[in-house]
Amino acid sequence: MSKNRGKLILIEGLDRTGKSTQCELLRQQFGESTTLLKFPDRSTAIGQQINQYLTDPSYKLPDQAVHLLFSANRWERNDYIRNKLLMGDNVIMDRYVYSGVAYSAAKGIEGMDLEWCYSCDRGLVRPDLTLFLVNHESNDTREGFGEERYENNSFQEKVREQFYKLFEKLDSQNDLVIVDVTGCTIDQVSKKIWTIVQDTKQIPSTTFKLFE
Ligand code: Z5A
Ligand code: MG
Repeated sequence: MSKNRGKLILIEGLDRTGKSTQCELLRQQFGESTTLLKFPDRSTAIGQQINQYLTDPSYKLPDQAVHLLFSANRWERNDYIRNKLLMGDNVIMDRYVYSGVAYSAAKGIEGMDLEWCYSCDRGLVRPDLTLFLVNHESNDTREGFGEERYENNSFQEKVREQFYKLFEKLDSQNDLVIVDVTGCTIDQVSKKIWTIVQDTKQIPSTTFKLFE
C-alpha cells in the first residue's frame, strides 16, 4: 500500500486580510506533524536583506534584485518543504509564489512583466490547495497597515489585478479557492477554511506538482 505524503496548503491574499492569523489557526487544527512557513522568511540571511528593504525606506536596491531575493528566499526552503511532505507532515505556507509575482509585476517596471517575474519561480513545488482571502471592505484600518513598503491602497489595487492575471495564467481552477472574508470574524473565516481543507484529497507520496 503506498503511503500518502503530507498536504501542502497555501494561504494568499492582499495585505491584512488575515493570512497569518488563519495560518496559525490552521496549524493548530492540523495538530502534530504540521509545519508553518511564512514568506518572506525573514530568519535567513536573504530574508534579513528583504526585511531591511521592506522596513527601511532609505534602503535602495534595484527592483529586479529585490524580486530575485524574494524568489531565492523561496528556493532556499524548497528542499525543506519537499522533505517535510515526504515525511508525512502537512505544510502550511503564509504567502508564496503568487505574492512574489503579483507585488513585483504591480510595480509596472519596464521589462518586469508577469512572465519575467514568474520565470525564476518555475520548478518550485506547487501547493495542493491555495486559499486566496478576499476582503471587499478596505483592510487599511487593520492593525499594522501602512508600516511597510507597498502598504497603500492604490498599490494594493494593482497587486490585486496581478494576482488574478496569474491565477488565469497558471490555470488555477483545480487548486485555488477564493475565500470571501468580508464582514467575517476570525472564527468564521477559520471555519470556512477548515471545511475547504478537509475536502482536499490525499496525495500519494513521490507525487509533486511543480510551478511549470
Ligand atoms: N512580498 C513580496 O513583495 N514578494 C514576495 O515574494 C513575498 C511578499 C512573499 C510583507 O509580507 C510584504 O512582502 C508584503 C508582500 C511582500 N507587502 N505588502 N504590503 P508579510 O506577509 O510579511 O506581511 P505582514 O506584515 O505579515 O502583513 P500581512 O501578511 O499583509 O497581514 P495578514 O497576515 O494578512 O494579516 P494578519 O496579521 O493575520 O492580521 C492583521 C490584523 O487584522 C491583526 O490585528 C488581526 O488580529 C486582524 N484580523 C485578522 N483577521 C481578522 C478578521 N476576520 N476580522 C477582524 N480583524 C482581523
Ligand atoms: Mg501576515
